[in-house]
Formats: sequence, C-alpha cells, structure tokens
Amino acid sequence: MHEVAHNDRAVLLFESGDVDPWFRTEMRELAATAEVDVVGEFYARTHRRPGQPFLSADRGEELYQEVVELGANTVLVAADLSPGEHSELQGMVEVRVVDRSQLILDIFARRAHTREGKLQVELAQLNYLLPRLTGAGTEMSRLGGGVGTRGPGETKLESDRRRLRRRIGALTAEIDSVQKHREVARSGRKSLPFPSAALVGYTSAGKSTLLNVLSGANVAVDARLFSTLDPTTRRVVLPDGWGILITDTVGFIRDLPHTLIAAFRATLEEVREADVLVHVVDASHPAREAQIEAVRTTLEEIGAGGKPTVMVYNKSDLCSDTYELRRLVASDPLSCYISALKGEGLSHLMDRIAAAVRGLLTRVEAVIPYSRSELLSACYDNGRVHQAEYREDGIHLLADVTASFAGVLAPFRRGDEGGED
Ligand SMILES: Nc1nc2c(ncn2[C@@H]2O[C@H](COP(=O)(O)OP(=O)(O)OP(=O)(O)O)[C@@H](O)[C@H]2O)c(=O)[nH]1
Ligand SMILES: [Mg+2]
Repeated sequence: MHEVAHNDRAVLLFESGDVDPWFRTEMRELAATAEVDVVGEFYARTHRRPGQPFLSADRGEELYQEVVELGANTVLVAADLSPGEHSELQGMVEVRVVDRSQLILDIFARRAHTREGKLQVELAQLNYLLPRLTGAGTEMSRLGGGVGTRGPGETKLESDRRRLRRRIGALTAEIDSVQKHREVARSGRKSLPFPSAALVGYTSAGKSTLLNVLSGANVAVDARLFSTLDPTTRRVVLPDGWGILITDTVGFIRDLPHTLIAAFRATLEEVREADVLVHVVDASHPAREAQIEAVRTTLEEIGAGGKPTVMVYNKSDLCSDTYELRRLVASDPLSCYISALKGEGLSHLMDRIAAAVRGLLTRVEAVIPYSRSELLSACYDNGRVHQAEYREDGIHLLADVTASFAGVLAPFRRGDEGGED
C-alpha cells in the first residue's frame, strides 16, 4: 500500500518558526527516498491547539493556489497531523495530504521484504489510517489509497471502516502466528553460552556497512534512508578468537510515533534481547548529538535502555577534525571512532566489544554427562572454553559463559565454593 508514488508531484509544507534546519533537510531526504517529486516548498505558521485551525484560512488558500499553479497532486507535511488536522488541511488544499509518519510508513512498505515485515508495515498503515477515515466524510473515501475502490458518501465510509477493521484483525492474527515460530527460533539462541550484540543507530549511520566489513555479510547498503528493515544476524570473531553474534537492525529516526515503532517488533525484539548494544553514530553529521539523543530515547521507549553500549563514531573519514573525535571517545572507555567504509579503527572497535562482553561472562566449572555433550559443542561454538577433560564421570568443563547459559549448566555445576551462582 503506497501513499505516494514516484510520479507524485508534492508541495512540501513546513511549519515556520524555530526549527532545526537539519529537520527540514531530513524531510527532503525522506521525500526523495520515497521517490516523490517535490515541486515546491511552503512555509506557514501553524497552530497545534484544539479549537484553532491548523492553518489559517488565508494561508490555506495560498497553499491551495500554489498546489494548483505547480500542478501538484499531494501536500507533504513535515509534521504529524492529528486526524482532525489531517481532514481540515485536506479540505483546504483539495489534494491528498500525507504527513511525516505516513511518508515514513510508505518508505517502510517499499523496503519490507520478509512476509512478517510486510504484514507489520501494512498493519501499522491501517492502524494509522483508521482514525483518519473516521468522520472525514467523502474526501477520505476518495483518498484512502488501497483501502477500497473510490466512491463518495457515508455508506462508502462505513464499509471502508468495516473492511479495514476486518483486515486489521486478520493481519494481527497472522503476525501472531509468524511470531510464535520466531520465538521458538530465538529461545534456541537465548540459551547460547556467549553474549549477543545488536547494531543500533540513526538511519544511515552505517550499521549495515559495519556488519558487512566485520563479517563479510552482504547486507544492502544505501545512501537513502531506511535501507534495512529486516534484521540480519552474523557471527563475528573477536580479537581473542571467540565468536559473537551481531545483528543489524532497522535504523531509528527522531519523532517516530509509537504505532510505527511497534511495527518493528522483529527488530525491536532483537535489540531488547541483545546483551550488548553497538550504537553506530554518523560522527560527520551536523545533527550528530540530536541523532544520538533520538536513538537513546527510542531505546528507552522499547525497553532496551541500560544495556552495556559501545559507542561507535563512524565515518571518521568525513571528519576533518580528529581532535573532536578523540575528545568524544576520551570520555567513554567503551567508545571508539572508525571508518566502516575505509575499514579504519576496526581493531579498536573489536577491543571495545570484547571488553563489553567480558563484563557479562561468568566462570563456570561443571561436569557434563556424555548424554548432554551438545552443551559442550555450544560452548565451543560461541563460548570460551578454558578446559574440557573427558573423564569417566563426564566432561570436566571450565568455561566463561553468559548468566543465562550458566543457568542451563546449573544442574551440572560443581566447585562453586567461590560463591557465584
Ligand atoms: N564516508 C563514509 N561513508 C559511510 C561510512 N559508513 C557508511 N557510509 C555510507 O553511509 C550510507 C549509509 O550506510 P548504511 O550502512 O546503509 O547505513 P545504515 O545505518 O545501515 O542505514 P539504514 O539501514 O538505512 O538504517 C551509505 O552510503 C554508506 O556507504 C564511512 O565510514 N564513511
Ligand atoms: Mg542498514
């Protein structure tokens, strides 16, 4: 379901006032990523209080004139609109109105490749659309792209809404069943003896580029926003020879509404379940600090705050001021600066990840019965085995493992006088 198409001609509506210029640049990038042809920009004072029109009648008329003159068929709004504001603006400009969240969803819809990804994006789109159908009268049934065939009148609206609710119910059920399968796969991974890491960061920070250079993976890299939607996991070997699973995830963006965040359950679960986060930052970006803040806020919102986090200042090749980079990393022992593109600074990064991981391991001594030798294989594959002796009563193991895997080994442990549990 696409709100915008590549031949769409849009006027971009910016709220005037004290806005970070970078926010506007980003909105233009989002429009370009959605392949919308932006034919004009319009700046207007807006009101976000109930009882006040979003746009004054005069300015609304001017915007309408601009739309007509430029032959635009869409007004793209660089903000999120309430259902009321949406229909009000729609009535003024008489072309389709698409707000920032709808635009982002549209990009997601283009990028989703897995079945689950597609289902989730469609669900988010319908959830976004449903209240915007309500009470919007005839305009919306003309404009509800993909919701049903066109046609005016309340009856149409009613049936649209009913159809939408049915589809939302069906999608939710389907997603639940897909998720159950994935949970089974993940619970297998949960009992791994070694911590896992997730790459997180603002969209276009270079997460996929980094995973590729670290693991030889082949994740698509793109200068446009939101290249990655579906998580990819790869095994990466740390300097001391042990392996770690690293997952590339969807990029974050500021002011992402909760309904959209919820659409990325697959990615977000990977992030929530990860033991360590690797927060990739585009160090060369003028809005670097705002981007870091937006990522931290999103991490808090999805319940993944407070994990050990390696801060990676990427794109050092684009930064002329290395003093500034050194200052950034000097304050945080778990940080480093790199160029994923040039492959520079990667050994520092690996050392930081290894340090973060080390803090999560527990030393375990256990005697594993031969009937459970898969536990030893698991330790060899991903954990740190210091000793494994095959004796009569079983395999005598000394290893460093995660707390959850120590739980798996608990029945076989011995020599815990040290007081660890
Ligand atoms: N100059 C430079 N460009 C980089 C570096 N790392 C990544 N890039 C570029 O930045 C753009 C985005 O890279 P991606 O790896 O797709 O970024 P991402 O964080 O995975 O982005 P999303 O999947 O959209 O969230 C691409 O054009 C990369 O070539 C770097 O170290 N230096
Ligand atoms: Mg990516």
